[in-house]
Amino acid sequence: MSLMILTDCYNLDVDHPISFSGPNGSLFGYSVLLHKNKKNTWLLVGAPVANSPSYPAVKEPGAIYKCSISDKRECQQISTGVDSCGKTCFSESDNQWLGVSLSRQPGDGHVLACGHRWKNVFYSRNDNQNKLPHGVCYRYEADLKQAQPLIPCYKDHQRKFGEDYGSCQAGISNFLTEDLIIMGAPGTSYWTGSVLVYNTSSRVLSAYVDDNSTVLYGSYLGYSVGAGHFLHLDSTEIVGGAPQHGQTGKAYLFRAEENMLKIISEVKGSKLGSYFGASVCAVDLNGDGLSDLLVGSPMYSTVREEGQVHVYINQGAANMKEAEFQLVGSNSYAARFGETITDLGDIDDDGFPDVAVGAPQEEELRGAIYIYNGRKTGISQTFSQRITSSVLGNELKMFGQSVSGGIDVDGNGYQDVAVGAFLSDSAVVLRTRPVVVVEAFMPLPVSVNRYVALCSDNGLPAVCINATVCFRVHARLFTSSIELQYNLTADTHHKESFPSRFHFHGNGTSNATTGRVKIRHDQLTCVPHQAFMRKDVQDIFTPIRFEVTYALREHTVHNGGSTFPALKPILQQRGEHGNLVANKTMFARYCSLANCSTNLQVSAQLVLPQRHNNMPYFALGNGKTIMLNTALVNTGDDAFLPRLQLRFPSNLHYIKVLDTEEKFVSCDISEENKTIVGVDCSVGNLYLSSGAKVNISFLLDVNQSSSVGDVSIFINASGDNYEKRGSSARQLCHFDVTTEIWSRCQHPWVYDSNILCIWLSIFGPSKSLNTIVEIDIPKILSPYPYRLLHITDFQTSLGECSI
Ligand SMILES: [Ca+2]
Ligand SMILES: [Ca+2]
Ligand SMILES: [Ca+2]
Repeated sequence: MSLMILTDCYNLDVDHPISFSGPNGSLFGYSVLLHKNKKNTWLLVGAPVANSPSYPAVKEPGAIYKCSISDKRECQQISTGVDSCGKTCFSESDNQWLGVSLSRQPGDGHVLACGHRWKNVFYSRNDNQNKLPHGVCYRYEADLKQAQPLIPCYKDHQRKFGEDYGSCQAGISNFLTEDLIIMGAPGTSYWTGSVLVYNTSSRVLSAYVDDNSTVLYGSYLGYSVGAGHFLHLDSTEIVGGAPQHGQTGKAYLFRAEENMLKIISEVKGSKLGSYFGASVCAVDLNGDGLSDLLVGSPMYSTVREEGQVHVYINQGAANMKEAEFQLVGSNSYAARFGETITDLGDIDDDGFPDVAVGAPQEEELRGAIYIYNGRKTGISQTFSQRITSSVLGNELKMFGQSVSGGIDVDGNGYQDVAVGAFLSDSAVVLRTRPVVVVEAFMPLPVSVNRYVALCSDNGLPAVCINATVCFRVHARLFTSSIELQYNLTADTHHKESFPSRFHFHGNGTSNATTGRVKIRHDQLTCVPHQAFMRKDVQDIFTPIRFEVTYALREHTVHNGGSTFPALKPILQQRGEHGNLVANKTMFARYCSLANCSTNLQVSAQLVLPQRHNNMPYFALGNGKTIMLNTALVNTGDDAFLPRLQLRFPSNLHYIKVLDTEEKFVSCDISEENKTIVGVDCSVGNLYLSSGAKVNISFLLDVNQSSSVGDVSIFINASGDNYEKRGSSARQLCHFDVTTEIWSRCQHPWVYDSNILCIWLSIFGPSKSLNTIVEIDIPKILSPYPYRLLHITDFQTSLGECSI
């Protein structure tokens, strides 16, 4: 039974993709849009260089295809065109790129499809120049039967290409809110660009006009657009990307005031040529009600065009704070990760929206999409799922250039996802697997009385507790029972040197068991497991921790009748917790003091090898050792893991502890620094019971080259009780190091008739430092006046002499 969680396989189903394809070479899939009206769901697909049977005279106008998802899975064009457009307007729909962008209005479900290369050729019919690529958008009714053209850049009598809106190419990007139609127009004013917003309630068209040259020429403002609630929960602000601004790119937030858009905030790219702002996505990642912002820079290069997405969390009032990380997908060569960013809604049912990021050129133009999950803190830094065209088993190319979500196509309660792959003229719909949300917990008794045997183990009385595993499950629109399997482990945090203190099977010693449980939705289901205590438990202090990990057993769920294959539900992934629940209990203690506290007392006495006038002392160099006798007494409640610590100057040497095995003493030297030595000892077998006394003797030596003086030894005793950590007692011992020197001078000896030798010997145990020897030599032999000795030269074997 495997409880592994495959993290790159989250809840978009890749086993049953629903594929659609369009005419060869039509770039079918350049844009995709899931759409729903009443009971019908469709995939709308833009094919910007398709021909249209309805307009056979028009050269490659591009087309929107309406593909039925629920029944025959066929696609048909929903054609439309411009009949009349104004006093100085004549429509040319050749190469208009209809389907470059597609959006859906959240409420009523109007659809906007644009062709940014639609031209007004009214003037060029006369002068054969100044074809004005205004761009056109078609606003489809929700049933897709009627469409109205919108040419926001057209003005009567405007005739010059480049100036103002003459080449504005409106609709290269578009975005709909309840009452706003937002169109990017990057060709406005010599490619400064602009964002155009038509309010369908007030019927006012607002535009960004770059009066103060804030946005530079050639910035391509409007290359991408979006909208969200950046200032207030109920206001709507507009986002526009300007990927060519200063070669590094920018994205702006605008507020509409009358017919003008005013910049309220901006974020900018940092790397030349990264195309920061080529995609934007306003999404409330952290669920606080205010929109946050994702900005793609698909050409961002470390080696070449790996691409990345910058994350900005709204701190309030459109104060956008960049996250400390960027999203990078697989960070692969020439992937163009961030070419598109799409809000998918909350597809894993955790309350935070999830997003898809396209990397359409990854793996040599095959392409991939990456799913990132919104979090309380913003967004997961790593993706939860990567879907490549090769996973889907199709020869898709440029998979991920377009992504759409927000519509539940199979009625299973989870919004699904469409992905376009225009270089293979195809698109796929991926359905979202149901997510099972498990609430698990494990009630345990508050404490374990190790003296009361309530159970029987192999016919013998045994101490036991009930480890109860409880689950409650929930999944949307999915009401049949759910089966979980789980692994339960007892005493996961026992001391390493001791075995687990509880086991599950009556005749075994395994501290793990497994189980299965069938759970009805929203009903609490609990399974008790008896855990037996081992007979020889010594560690009664460490809390007893139980853990349960769980996994979903294989299920399938049918939705949408026979139209769609069944999907496998999946457990919700919840950040760091995983599918694990833990709880702990402890052994009951019967204590006399508050908090079961210990009261360790330590005393110590030195035994020195010498005595003088009944006073012990230590003479340097005497070749003997010092004994330090300590006594550790616990006058409080049981002390857990008692320790004794010695600290003394480095001219003392620790030799050993006597009777280590008998007293369960184990010591280690821990050199604190160059001048202080530490000896740390564990005492007793795990604990020192109340009232216990332990005598411990240490053998020490003194370094012969020590200087004379006072030596101090600090002794500290402490315990590790979980109620009260580090209860401790201290003791200080000190003694004097003295020197003992005995010396003798041998009779002088005359050598070779005129050399006199004198020997001085030190016999005592200590070194004689800075010793001065005075030698008196007779000059005359009184009463005679004759000179007896006259020193002509002298030499010493050690030290220096003077006369
Ligand atoms: Ca937010
Ligand atoms: Ca989510
Ligand atoms: Ca669905």
